[in-house]
Amino acid sequence: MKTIFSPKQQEHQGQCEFYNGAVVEGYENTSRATFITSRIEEVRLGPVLDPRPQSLDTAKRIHSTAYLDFTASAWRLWREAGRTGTALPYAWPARGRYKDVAPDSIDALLGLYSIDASTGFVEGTWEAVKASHDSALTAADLIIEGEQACFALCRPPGHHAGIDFNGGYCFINNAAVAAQRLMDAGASRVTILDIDYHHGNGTQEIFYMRDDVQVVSLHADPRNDYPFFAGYADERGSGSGEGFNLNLPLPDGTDWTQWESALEFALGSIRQRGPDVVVISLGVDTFEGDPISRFRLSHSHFPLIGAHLAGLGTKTLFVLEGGYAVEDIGVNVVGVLSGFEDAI
Ligand code: OKP
Ligand code: ZN
Repeated sequence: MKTIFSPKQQEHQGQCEFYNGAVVEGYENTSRATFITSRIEEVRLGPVLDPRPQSLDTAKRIHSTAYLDFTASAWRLWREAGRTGTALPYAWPARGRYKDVAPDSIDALLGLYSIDASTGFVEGTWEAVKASHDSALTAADLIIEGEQACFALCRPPGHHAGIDFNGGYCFINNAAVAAQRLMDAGASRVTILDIDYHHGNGTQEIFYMRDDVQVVSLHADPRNDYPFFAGYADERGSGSGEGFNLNLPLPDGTDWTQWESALEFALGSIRQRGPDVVVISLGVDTFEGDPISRFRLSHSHFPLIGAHLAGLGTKTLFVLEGGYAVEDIGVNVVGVLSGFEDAI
């Protein structure tokens, strides 16, 4: 299987986040990608290729132009305000209010376009975000050109980024942009299956009113964990999107038996839909050793996930999301990909 990844993605580095009442080093760090590419080489999964240059036209069909413009200029605005360190918000608009204000202050803009204080900007953030997006689009193009499966090694990740907000270490929703590209290239139905530990609230929002892209997600019950305000089982889509969003929230401490039966349910719903392509939002923060998560999958389960996914028999685009047990992330991510390849 081919992997798409750019060294430019590593320019998002050294950022801090707000966690448990303190400012700490970002969990979403460069070593994540390094461990994954090392493991890819070790097991000879296939070549790691640079993305092709991509325009933002497809991203503009997913995100608002104002949001993308802000994301591209946030670091410059932060520097012009005389700041150093990580650009993080500290104030947010209250629910349902202030809809029409357009503040100038970088502090206001950081809050306006975000949902949390985990998603900081540093000098290389935009370049990395753009390159991560290019990797997802290039992988989608390879699928369009005939590859059966491809891996977009996206960092920063994407599934928490919505139409006009960042969050959860995500800026551009890579999986959503890739799904849009697949639709634009003539797919009649695409499914995004999100197996990250956290609910992909951004992906859900983007496709909530749409029936062309089905969104299915297994995740920690949002009553207990981030993103808290979306991911509930009764969120099923609306308008023509009704019935095309499926949330399967799982309790704290979920083990392989419980997780696998939720996966089988998800796969049943995807088979019924019959997509041309499945995009997997691939997070491995379901691993028992993950420092910010509370599920109990072990190393041996990740190849089994890959085998289950291969059973769908559809073209499959893997897009990296979370996974913070960095020493294990390579084994776990490549475990899914090898398990998939061994089963097709
Ligand atoms: C991103 B992905 C607070 C710690 C947790 C957000 C978790 C984001 C997970 N700073 N914050 O879904 O793996
Ligand atoms: Zn996650």
